[in-house]
Amino acid sequence: MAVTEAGCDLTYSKMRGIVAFFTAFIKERKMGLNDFIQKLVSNPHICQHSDVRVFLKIDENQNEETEDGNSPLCMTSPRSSLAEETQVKPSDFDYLKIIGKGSFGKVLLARHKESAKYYAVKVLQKKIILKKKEQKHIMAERSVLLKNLKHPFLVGLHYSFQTTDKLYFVLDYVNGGELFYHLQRERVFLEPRARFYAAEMASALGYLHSLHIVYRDLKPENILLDSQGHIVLTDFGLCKEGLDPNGTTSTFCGTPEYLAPEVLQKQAYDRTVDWWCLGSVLYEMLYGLPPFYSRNTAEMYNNILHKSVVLKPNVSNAGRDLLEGLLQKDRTKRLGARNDFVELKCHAFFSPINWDDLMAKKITPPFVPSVSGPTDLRHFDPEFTHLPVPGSLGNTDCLLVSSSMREAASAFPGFSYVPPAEEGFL
Ligand code: ISQ
Repeated sequence: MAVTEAGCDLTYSKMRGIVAFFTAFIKERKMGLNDFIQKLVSNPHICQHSDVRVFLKIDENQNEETEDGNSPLCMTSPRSSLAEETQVKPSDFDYLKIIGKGSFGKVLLARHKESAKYYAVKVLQKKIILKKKEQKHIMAERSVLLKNLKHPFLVGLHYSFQTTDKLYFVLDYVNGGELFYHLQRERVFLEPRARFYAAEMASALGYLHSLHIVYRDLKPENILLDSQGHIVLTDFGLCKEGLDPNGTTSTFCGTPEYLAPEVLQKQAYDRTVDWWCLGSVLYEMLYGLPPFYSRNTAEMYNNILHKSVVLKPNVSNAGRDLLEGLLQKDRTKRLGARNDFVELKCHAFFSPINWDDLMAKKITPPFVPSVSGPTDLRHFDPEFTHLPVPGSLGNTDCLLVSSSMREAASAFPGFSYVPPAEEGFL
């Protein structure tokens, strides 16, 4: 009996040892697999390697529509078991309302069916992107968002995935409205309020610069408020990654009112372009109109290039000095040209700001947008929210009838992104 019991004890502890061994083994393999997936996502060209293709069972026809027309395209084949485990697809969401529209597609309020969480889903039409030759920008947006950007005042990306005809970005949803919607209602903001918003934007831009990213498209529609009243910068579509060896880039993009002189002249530009844009936003918050404004666009361009900025005395000396520094036409003399964000942080205009508290969202926002809950869309333009939600968003049926559609279907390899499992976004 004793022998049997001892034998049982031995078997039990042995089994515990085996279970512990396999638990640790599986955990390690799982982490290794996550690392592997991360590497694949960041370096889609690895998928071309024959060993990787065999391992992932990548089918040469992966970009073809399946019979049911219902298969999202992922970095892995829809038929591989790996993909099935991690795949996020359009039908995982209920699409509730259109909350924004641009030349490439729409932004929708969507609810994840399983978790009931709300997201802003940006849906872009591949065909339109390809026609406008904006593929690089879109992949740049994805890769910028993928750089594991985490900042309290930047919109977060949860997933990106694609179907044959569309690209999807699943982003944080914020419903406090555009900053400029509130500015238009109030005409100008008092200095403490303008300072708070400018400080939150500056800290987000400084963070991007520290990662060698130039935002370069700080414009009214990209500056949102969350329901507590904090800034959220969206839209990385025009962000510029990978500057040349001098730290400059020369592609033109932007909104006319806020264009820096060097951009307008199609000269090379660098991160200081963001400080010009911040100066333009701050100017508009304090004076009610963009700097150099004219109803005549040609005259406005001329003003940006050749006129000094007009700073009327209804703004404090510190405020006017900051605006003068940021709206300096010569980018080498602009505030931030030498030490970037540090120079702004130390400016007298921001002396009331405790930057650690700001980053920790410990500064109470000067204004809290009135929203009753996540589905309260009062701050979104009814021009969008009244539009019918296309039923085709949740099912991915698209027949590849033309060669251009086939081209579009396979034009974005490596776009799809699923975060590491342990972060459990959804
Ligand atoms: C998040 N919430 C609301 C609107 C949005 C628009 C664009 C990108 C993200 C967004």
